[in-house]
Amino acid sequence: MPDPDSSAAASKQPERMLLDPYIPEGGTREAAEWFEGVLKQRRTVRDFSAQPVAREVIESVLRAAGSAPSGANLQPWRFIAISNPKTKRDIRIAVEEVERAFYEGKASERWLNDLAHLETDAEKGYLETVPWVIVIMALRATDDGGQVYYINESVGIATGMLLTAAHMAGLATLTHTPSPMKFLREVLDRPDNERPYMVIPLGYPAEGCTVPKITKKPLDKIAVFVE
Ligand code: IYR
Repeated sequence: MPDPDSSAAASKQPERMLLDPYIPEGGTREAAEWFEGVLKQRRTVRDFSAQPVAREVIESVLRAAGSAPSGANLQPWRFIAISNPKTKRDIRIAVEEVERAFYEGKASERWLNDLAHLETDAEKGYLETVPWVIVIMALRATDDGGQVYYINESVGIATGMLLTAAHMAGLATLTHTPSPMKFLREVLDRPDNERPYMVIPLGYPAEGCTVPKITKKPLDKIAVFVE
């Protein structure tokens, strides 16, 4: 209960606090360039080690993701963190069914061509090998049925922060979007206001793990400066 005598409560003014700014050691440019280098080492991994990851680490990564900005600060996300082998198996079975339909018919020739260099297929064994599978749910309403805003933008930012937090802890991730994903609500027995948004296997990369040789667009192809 707010103190009824405090000036904020008396005047119904929202409370404010002093910003605690993050000031990088070595200065802005050094920090930006260092972080760029670390982040560029992030790769999507499809070959995970079975080495366990402590729940406390996952909790920390999820708190980091949960610190993301969101529409009206309504935080329209829920992270389902799964290490239970039976649940991971159930997810694998359901995902592979959806992915078989994708690879064996639903996907256009062009889509399959665009994917060819990633060498993906309907087989998703990593869903069982990996120590954690994080299913990110987007909340279409608050738990008590209230309005939420900018759901995709908010959950997208939180997802990016989750991937970054995992990477900074030395963990690898995979952004997996089987489509449709409705089955996840049933497998995980989740309520109506949760819409499956992304499946993120998370763990250490397997020893000798390889990744496709890909490049990212150079700055002049992704940025325009108006100075
Ligand atoms: N969901 C499928 C196909 C897939 C689609 C895209 I676009 C990718 O970047 C990668 C895979 C699968 O996970 O195999």
